[in-house]
Amino acid sequence: MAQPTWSARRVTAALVVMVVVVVVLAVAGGSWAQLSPSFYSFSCPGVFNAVKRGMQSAIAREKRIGASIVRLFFHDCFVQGCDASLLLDDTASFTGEKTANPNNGSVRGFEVIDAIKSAVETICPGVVSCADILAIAARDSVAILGGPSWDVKVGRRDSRTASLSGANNNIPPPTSGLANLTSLFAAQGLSQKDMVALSGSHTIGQARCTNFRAHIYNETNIDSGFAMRRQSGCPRNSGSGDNNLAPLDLQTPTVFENNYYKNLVVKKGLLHSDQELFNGGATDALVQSYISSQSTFFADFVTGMIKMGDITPLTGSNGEIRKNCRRIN
Ligand code: HEM
Ligand SMILES: *[C@@H]1O[C@H](CO)[C@@H](O)[C@H](O)[C@H]1NC(C)=O
Ligand SMILES: *[C@@H]1O[C@H](CO)[C@@H](O)[C@H](O)[C@H]1NC(C)=O
Ligand SMILES: CC(=O)N[C@H]1CO[C@H](CO)[C@@H](O)[C@@H]1O
Repeated sequence: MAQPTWSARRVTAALVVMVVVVVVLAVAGGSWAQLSPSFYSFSCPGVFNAVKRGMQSAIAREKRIGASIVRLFFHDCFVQGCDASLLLDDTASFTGEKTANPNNGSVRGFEVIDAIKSAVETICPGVVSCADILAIAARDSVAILGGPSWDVKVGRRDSRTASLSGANNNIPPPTSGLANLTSLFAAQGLSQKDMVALSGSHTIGQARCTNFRAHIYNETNIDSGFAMRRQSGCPRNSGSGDNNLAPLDLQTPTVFENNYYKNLVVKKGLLHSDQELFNGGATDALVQSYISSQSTFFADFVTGMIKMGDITPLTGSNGEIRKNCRRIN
């Protein structure tokens, strides 16, 4: 058989180049992109250490900040997915999520994320998204406070948009009943079990009087001694003491374990929504199982955190890698 002619070779070479270009575009375009723990193995191998150091020093200064960072991750992921939309500041021409009802006067920890972001920018500029930094920081917070650890999948990119209405509509208010809690999690692809396990985050952190006032004054599914104790730090009439704090877990609010569930079975849940998880309904048995087995709680919590971290990420060439987590580039 004759050797291929030069023109046949050129055609073959051109075809190979075209196939390569198409594959590269498809991967970069995000159609095949997936989150993976090794996403930064070559581009920024130091990112995990940098985030951990940042969380260790922040928690050494104030233990509650670990809880605040875990909550930031939840409130980010429930609005357009885990895309750091929550981190964007409002400007004259841009309305973000920070003034939404569940966030206004309540979310905290942005300075910690800023500090970690600048540390990460020093070692690998322009590579790591704010969305991934928040996901890793939430994992580290849980682990540092005594909870489980897990491999965090990364490769998310940052949004160029935010949604105030999404924050108001998707994040459950503390007045929610079990059915509403379940349906708001289902809307994000999370099961009722994920919801109960992730609510175990309330084994750390604090809540403001305005969010538990009705539960401690007006409801009956609460231990009366506990209600009285909380009333002493939370005046009955709204307007006064709205921002007074109480621990979500009355026993150990800076340790991540299963005490949250132990409180629920003795009717010492601080929020109405907390007590809904143990109030004669479908989730009572799960609460009991997390009391009998902390390792079951930890395993289900990790499953829930990984699922929550997978909510509609921006990948490939979608979104951007923000230089500053508070504004789009
Ligand atoms: C199930 C529905 C949930 C409701 C109704 C709810 C509601 C609340 C409320 C009202 C507060 C107190 C905020 C304040 O008063 O300033 C709070 C705090 C907190 N939430 Fe939730 N939450 C829910 C689920 C979750 C989930 C899924 C996570 C994390 C995976 C989470 C993590 C936290 C943490 C750690 C705090 C304490 C934050 C701090 O001390 O700064 N919550 N939550
Ligand atoms: C947010 O809270 C501040 C005070 O903490 C208040 O002045 C402002 O009206 C609130 N904004 C919204 C949109 O609720
Ligand atoms: C308790 O319920 C009554 C009657 O619905 C209401 O007027 C009052 O504002 C509620 N108080 C609190 C602290 O929620
Ligand atoms: C967001 C959500 O699911 N809201 C529902 C809460 O429950 C009431 C009835 O109990 C529904 O009317 C709401 O639509």
